[in-house]
Amino acid sequence: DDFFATVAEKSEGAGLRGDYSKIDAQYVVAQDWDAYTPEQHALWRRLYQRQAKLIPGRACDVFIESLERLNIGDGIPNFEQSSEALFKATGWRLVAVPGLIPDYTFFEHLANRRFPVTVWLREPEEFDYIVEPDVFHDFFGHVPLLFNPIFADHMQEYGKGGLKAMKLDGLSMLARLYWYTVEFGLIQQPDGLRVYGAGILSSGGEIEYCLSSPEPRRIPFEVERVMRTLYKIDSYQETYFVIDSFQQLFNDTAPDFTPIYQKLKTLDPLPANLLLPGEVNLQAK
Ligand code: HBI
Ligand code: FE
Repeated sequence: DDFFATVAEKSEGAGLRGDYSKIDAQYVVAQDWDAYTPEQHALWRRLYQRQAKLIPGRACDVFIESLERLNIGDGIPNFEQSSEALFKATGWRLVAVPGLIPDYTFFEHLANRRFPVTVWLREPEEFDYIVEPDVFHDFFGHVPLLFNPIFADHMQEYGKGGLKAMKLDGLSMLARLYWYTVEFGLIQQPDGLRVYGAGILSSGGEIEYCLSSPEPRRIPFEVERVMRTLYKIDSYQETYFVIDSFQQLFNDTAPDFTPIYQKLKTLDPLPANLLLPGEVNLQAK
């Protein structure tokens, strides 16, 4: 189920959508902002406007505040311009990449407070669903939260943890942590359940579904439980994990994961649609 790991391996050299011919050792390319066409900027605006209608009352406060500061509704953003603002806020920089990059390179960027942003934009017919992350998923979905100092620190720790996990053969477990937090995480705010996961925030349908549907489970975040739970890559999630704060996410993922990897290797992973005895299924209000 480590979709990204598989795709990232396949994309090594071969190159999926992106042009991997002019890359450096860190898979960094020029964004070439002038090469985007008016049609592509128009598609970005359509994607942005679709999400802008959905996020009030659904995206977490940090996302909404940061998105306003970024002011990226008029067209595909210029990474260098936004990177300056981001660096001032939390010391992170954006690096342009051709698409999915190998795990090691990805983690190495995060460990050095560099966030890889895909340069290509989906085709119009991919408006509603895309398999690989494009510039809209990466920039709209992921960049706003990097303006929050605690989340920014967590992402750097995640990168360091990734480099370690590769040595401990813990990658598939760590990928679940990323999936159920950074990509599909929910957060309990005083005024209700909100979204912080990039995969949801950049999705047209899941942002409503994850908060309002009676279908999925919504379980309080617990590191071992998350690392043991399989996930779906091509449908809405069957389970969402809920944190109380970014501080909790940072604190709960700070310990060394070695003992968890060892323990979970002796257990079967859990299917994505399970509620264990005694677990609380938080209902959206
Ligand atoms: N590459 N560009 C890019 N973006 C990702 O989110 C990404 C990646 N390569 C590997 C990867 N994610 C995953 O394997 C890790 O999240 C586990
Ligand atoms: Fe992502």
